[in-house]
Amino acid sequence: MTSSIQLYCKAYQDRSDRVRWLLEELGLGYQDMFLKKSAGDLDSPAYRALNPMGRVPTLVDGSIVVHESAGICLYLADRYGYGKVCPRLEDWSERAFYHQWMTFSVGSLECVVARMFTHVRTPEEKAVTHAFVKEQCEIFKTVLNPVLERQEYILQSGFSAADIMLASVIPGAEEWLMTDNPAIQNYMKKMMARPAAVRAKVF
Ligand SMILES: N[C@@H](CCC(=O)N[C@@H](CS)C(=O)NCC(=O)O)C(=O)O
Repeated sequence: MTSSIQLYCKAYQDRSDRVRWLLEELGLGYQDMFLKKSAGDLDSPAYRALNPMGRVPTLVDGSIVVHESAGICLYLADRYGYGKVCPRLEDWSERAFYHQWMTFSVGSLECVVARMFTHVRTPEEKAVTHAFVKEQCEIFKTVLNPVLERQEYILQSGFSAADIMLASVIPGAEEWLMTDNPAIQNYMKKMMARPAAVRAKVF
């Protein structure tokens, strides 16, 4: 049976990973729509009509078409997991932290981590990029560690879509965020063991 939710991706481990994980946490039916870059699928007029940038993930939910992995997760959490995987609007303080960590994950952390995988052509460029990522990770630890040392999840109220975003990005900088850092190691161990993450093949 086909589901009304379709998730366009290239592989389980691209940025569709966090969306698939959230879909699994929410128990929603969905269809993975695998695209092959080498076959030109990302450039096809049909796909460009859904996502003119020719990137993944893109989520189609009936007449709603959304791109940007964080945007898709925010949409799914509000529509299908309101008050369960995201704080309610009237819970202003938790909702503020929820916004903070959702945007931190992509806007601060992933932006930096992604530099290691793009436009690094020479050993010199690699050395400079890695030194930059290492330095930035030290800064990120100053906000992550105090929270993860005192509570189980990134929000005090419990597991949320913000954990999904964060935990799907952290492994990209494993060497600098997790080495000799029990707070993040223990957090990731917990996240990786979640049945929905296993079903979604995130790690
Ligand atoms: N900020 C976007 C980034 C999307 C993105 O760059 N996706 C990569 C795959 S993870 C992509 O589609 N690259 C284009 C390509 O491979 O040609 C998001 O979080 O969804």
